[in-house]
Amino acid sequence: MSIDVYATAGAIEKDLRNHACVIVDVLRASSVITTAIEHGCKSVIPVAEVEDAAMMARQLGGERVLLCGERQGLLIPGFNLSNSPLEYTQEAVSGRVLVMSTTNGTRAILRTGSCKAMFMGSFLNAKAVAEAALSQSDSIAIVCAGTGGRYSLDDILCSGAIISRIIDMTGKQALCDLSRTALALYDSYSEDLFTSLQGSQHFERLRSLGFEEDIRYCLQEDVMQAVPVCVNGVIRKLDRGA
Ligand code: 3SL
Ligand code: MG
Repeated sequence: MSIDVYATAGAIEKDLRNHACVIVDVLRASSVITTAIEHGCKSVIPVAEVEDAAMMARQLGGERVLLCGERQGLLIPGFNLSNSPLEYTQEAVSGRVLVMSTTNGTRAILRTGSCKAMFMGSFLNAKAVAEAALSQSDSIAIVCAGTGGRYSLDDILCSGAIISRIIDMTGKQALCDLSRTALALYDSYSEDLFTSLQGSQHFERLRSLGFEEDIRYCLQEDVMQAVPVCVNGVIRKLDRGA
């Protein structure tokens, strides 16, 4: 078994068609998607541009659609929900189709391309997504969204958390150098993720916008069982059987 971590989707250098991919954007897109799916939304459709979202919503017509996402961390004018996971309550999203566009997270989903299975991972569902990935392939790729095309520490720590869950379940694995780095960082930082992330770029940007509560929310580990799975461009809850 192999576990690779990519710092961004742009760093993917090999064919992932036989891989189970886990897309990670801790702050905040994959945490938002995990929350929305856990809280009963029907599906999430990731789109790259704001205009694509509005067009998709029109095409879906009769569906109960919500326009969701952010630009520069804030609600997009005319959209229903921003990219704060705290807005994605059961009351807000249950039974709804969410058309979502974010700066890095939804683009990472769209850039990852063909793979055997594609899941959304976060600290919230780290163990559940590790189990889902393991059930699909011996080759696992964790694709971080990053920030502005660059490595983001929150995503790397979460990759380490997912790798640690996989190793707990299966024993030692073949890790690429970034997987080893992610695991070592997670092992030394996991006692206090919030403090460990202080000073990192996106953490501080969100904090300066007043989103400290969102950050604390996104750093909770294994509090959700839902695993979002993306099939043909639509994200739904993975049916894990009885
Ligand atoms: O880049 C993204 O996809 C977002 O998650 C960024 S933010 O946390 O909403 O600013
Ligand atoms: Mg991010």
